[in-house]
Amino acid sequence: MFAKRLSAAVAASICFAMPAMADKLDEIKDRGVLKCGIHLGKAGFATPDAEGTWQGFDVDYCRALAAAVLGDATKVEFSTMSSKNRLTALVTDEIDVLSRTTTFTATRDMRNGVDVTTPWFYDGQGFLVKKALGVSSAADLSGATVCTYPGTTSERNVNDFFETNGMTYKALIIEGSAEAKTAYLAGRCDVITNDRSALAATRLGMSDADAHILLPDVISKEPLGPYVKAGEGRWRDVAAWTAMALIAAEEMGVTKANAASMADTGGPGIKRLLGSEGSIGEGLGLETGWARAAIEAVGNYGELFDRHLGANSPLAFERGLNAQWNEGGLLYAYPFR
Ligand SMILES: N[C@@H](CCC(=O)N[C@@H](CS)C(=O)NCC(=O)O)C(=O)O
Repeated sequence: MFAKRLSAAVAASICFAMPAMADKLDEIKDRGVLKCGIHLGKAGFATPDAEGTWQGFDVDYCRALAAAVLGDATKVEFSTMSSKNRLTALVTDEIDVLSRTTTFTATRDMRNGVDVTTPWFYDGQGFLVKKALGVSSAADLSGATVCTYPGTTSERNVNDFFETNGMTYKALIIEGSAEAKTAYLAGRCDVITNDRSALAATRLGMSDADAHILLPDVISKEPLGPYVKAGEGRWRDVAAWTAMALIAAEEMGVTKANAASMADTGGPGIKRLLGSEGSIGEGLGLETGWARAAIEAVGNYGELFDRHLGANSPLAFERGLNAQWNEGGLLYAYPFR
């Protein structure tokens, strides 16, 4: 009994004597730059503009995160990731966060040394075909050659879909969206399957877009969102809550332009979000006003959506599942209190 008590006391003193280990959040603050993994190039989500600056919905999430953590949205180093290497890049610390149309799945979250944060864009898998094929539904695709990408959920889902429906297909697995598009246009496959947002972006980039259609079928759930390395609890929280701050801002009517005045004149919930009341985030090691910095850097979720994916973008996506929970969608930021 005494020995037991003694060893507990020794253990406690060792614990107290141990210096706090620096975690990912400390590391990023010390470095002064956020390392963000993005897509190789996908319209609306991540594309370089005429000056070579990355733009897009996933790109701006990283800018918001840099603003929240470092107080400066420009302090981001972007690295492009293929579908195959993207999760490993987190494990090897090549990147701090992966913001690249990556579906949250059980296997990835549980086994790969990475953790999901919070959904950023709700998608689903579909099929892009040439109108000339004369197909109007996925049920007509039996016997087709299907182009898809290695290491993606698309590759697995398409298999489930054909098997479940007692249909056959031939897979042509091609790395890189541009290469898959070339193969499809050259007739090496009859159909490309992928997240529907990706297919819409691919179609948009075709000189004869009208000769291709996105079939109406949605064969899977693809909740896309940022991933971080496993075991980095504080950093995971920051990554998740930054996304939720932008979602909550839209819900509360806080925009890039009005955040400063809303910090003074808004109701208590808005003040808590913007840091003019309370101290949400301090426990994590964030500066007061971290969420306001993120909103002022890129705008709220709705502004981001309109700019890159929605009404003000060539993609012109409807909000659909990505509308707020009280507008028929799935966006549901946890309360800021
Ligand atoms: N959301 C799916 C698919 C994401 C994905 O990587 N899609 C394709 C098309 S946008 C891709 O990146 N292809 C390019 C590549 O092979 O790297 C996943 O997480 O597996």
